[in-house]
Amino acid sequence: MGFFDRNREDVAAQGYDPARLPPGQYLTDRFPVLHVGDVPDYAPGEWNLRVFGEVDNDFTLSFDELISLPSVEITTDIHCVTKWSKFDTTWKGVRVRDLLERAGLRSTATHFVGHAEFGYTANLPLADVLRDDALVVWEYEGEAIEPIHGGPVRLVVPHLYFWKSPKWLRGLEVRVGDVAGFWERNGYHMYGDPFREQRFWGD
Ligand SMILES: Nc1nc2c(c(=O)[nH]1)N[C@H]1C(S)=C(S)[C@@H](COP(=O)(O)O)O[C@H]1N2
Ligand SMILES: [Mo]
Repeated sequence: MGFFDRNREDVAAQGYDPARLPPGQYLTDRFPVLHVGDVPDYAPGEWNLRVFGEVDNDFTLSFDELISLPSVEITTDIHCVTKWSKFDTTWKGVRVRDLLERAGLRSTATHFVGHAEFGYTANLPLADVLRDDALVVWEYEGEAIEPIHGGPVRLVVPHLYFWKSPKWLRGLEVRVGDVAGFWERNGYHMYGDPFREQRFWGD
């Protein structure tokens, strides 16, 4: 039996539907920390979020403004390209769609870039952030997100590999046309569907 079949058997033995585990992944209970560079340390009131690009009215939100908007909670599986998956993670936040609509999203927009502190970016087709489960989040499992996991605020786009979910989110940009983000310039796939195992260029 191969590595992946064994991992699927482990998942089934724990009582989960093995179809939830994408090819080449293994299930973990831990919450690994994965990022390049430093963890930002914000002074109170320093963090904000800019919504800009192919919109009629760009705007900037403070943390207090963000968390006063209508929010939703999702429970979802997450999948890192380094092969760990974690099931049933719970996040609270505002739908990306709601923020983009508030900014007056133009019908000409086709793509999206999530901007994080220190210049980390991730690109996605616009449709992938207009889904119900694409969120700008500030709570994980009912608590403030720890700085190492992207607090105060990160993006969560759970149907794609987790590199598409920038930690320390600072900007939502909508665009006409695609542009490679940080990992996408460095060999990772432009789309990154874990169930089609789109890890690297050419996958
Ligand atoms: N700003 C920023 N966001 C990032 C990354 C990063 O290096 N910088 N790494 C990504 C990758 S590859 C993964 S798997 C997840 C990891 O999130 P976690 O550390 O909370 O598990 O964050 C993503 N978001
Ligand atoms: Mo990752």
